[in-house]
Amino acid sequence: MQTPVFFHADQLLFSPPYEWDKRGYVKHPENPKRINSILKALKKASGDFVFLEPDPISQSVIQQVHRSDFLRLYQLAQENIPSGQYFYPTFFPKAHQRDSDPDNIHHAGYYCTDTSTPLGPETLISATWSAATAYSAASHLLEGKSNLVYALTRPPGHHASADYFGGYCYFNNAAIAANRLKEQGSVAIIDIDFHHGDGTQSIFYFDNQVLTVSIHADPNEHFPYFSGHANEIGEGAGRGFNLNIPLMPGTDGDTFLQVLTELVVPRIKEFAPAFLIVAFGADTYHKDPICDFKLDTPDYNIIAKQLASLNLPTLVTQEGGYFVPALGDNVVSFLSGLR
Ligand code: SP5
Ligand code: ZN
Repeated sequence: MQTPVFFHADQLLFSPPYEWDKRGYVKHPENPKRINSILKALKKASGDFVFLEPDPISQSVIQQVHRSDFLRLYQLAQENIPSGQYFYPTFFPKAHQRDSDPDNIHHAGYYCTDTSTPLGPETLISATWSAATAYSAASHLLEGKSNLVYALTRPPGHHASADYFGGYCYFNNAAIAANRLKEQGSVAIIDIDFHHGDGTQSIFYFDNQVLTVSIHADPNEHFPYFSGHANEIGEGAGRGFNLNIPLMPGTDGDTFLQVLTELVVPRIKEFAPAFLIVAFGADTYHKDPICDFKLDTPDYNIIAKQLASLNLPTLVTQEGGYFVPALGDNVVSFLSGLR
């Protein structure tokens, strides 16, 4: 059986050429070339995959996860930023010092964590289609049409929370999918992007119907810096339903697999969810330009097989992965392991 891949071409319209990082203005690692690499590899293995277009989603679907300010701010960007230009917030208010106004572009920093995630006229359209792929993939899973679905989400989503965007993420695609799946049962989200899935954690922090697990680089050294520590375990009803596993620089496939087998899989089994979401990033790859783990292409296949042993209806969202020449092969290695 072919694995459905959800994708819409308008996800590529948004393409800021630069981010502003510690060294200044640098090439943006999150660009459409990444997606072309993935599409090419999927098409090469076309016997195994079938491309499906997502249905459009309404604003209310997004607002079940995100504050309506987001939509307003992205609309403002759509209406006011000239084509080819981008707005980088440069003013970040002190701890939400006053009410925010999403009709004022100068307030964009209120909603934003970093200078890597600018706004442009196409942010809304691309981010909405990205969320739509995740939502359609979730619906497909609920309809029982396949036990495995891949949402080729771009822009990525796991750093976006209910009320902030950042880390190249604008809407939290995995959270929007989880919210849909939750209508029919509990959900475990395992985030294996190199970076901590801070947005996803925060959205479900008080929720005991969604178990969030993230394996990632030590946040004292890497983005998102302010969260991802092992002592963040959830709060209220959600206490015990968030698991963070920060790992050392240079972590290789063997260590990653060991952590998954000994800590993650048993926790998910104990939770016994109805559905599994994998927020998959290939930025754990040894040649990734902005990360420092040491995984290789076959490791993704082995990791995926370990997750497949859970035997759950599974939805994969695409998060990071910035070494473009190997990105497609890494995604196919992973998806083939799940199949
Ligand atoms: C989805 C995801 O993986 N987001 C990661 C965001 C990481 N942001 C770090 C920003 C600094 C990296 N700049 C490197 C530029 C190299 N040309
Ligand atoms: Zn990442």
